[in-house]
Amino acid sequence: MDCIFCKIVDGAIPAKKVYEDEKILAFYDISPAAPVHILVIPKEHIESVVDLRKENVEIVSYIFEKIRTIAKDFNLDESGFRVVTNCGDDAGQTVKHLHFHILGGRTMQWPPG
Ligand code: IU
Repeated sequence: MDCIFCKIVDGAIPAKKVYEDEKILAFYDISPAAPVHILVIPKEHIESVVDLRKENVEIVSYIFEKIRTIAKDFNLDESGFRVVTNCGDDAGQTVKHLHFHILGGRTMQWPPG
């Protein structure tokens, strides 16, 4: 499958890893939009939120558990941070492998553009 994030999972493309276990991978976004910009992905290829099924509930809650600990590790838990998943073209999803952006280290604007 021609998926860049699957290639990062496989090690075919390098990434600066923040956390990894058998189920998920977290790595620095190559083009950071905030002082802290980390992507958290399931190793299993799931295209987007639209493709989530009941059997994926566990991995999504697991990802959020890790987002909490990563945010704490980067001292974002007190100041605040944003978690974003873009879904589909109108949202600007450029990589069709489910991923959650952790953005922090600056004040965020709302609504996003
Ligand atoms: P998006 O939500 O699909 O737009 O986010 C994809 C992100 O993946 C985006 O912020 C890119 O900078 C990032 N990224 C990356 O970190 N490494 C890559 O090799 C590629 C994209 I391609």
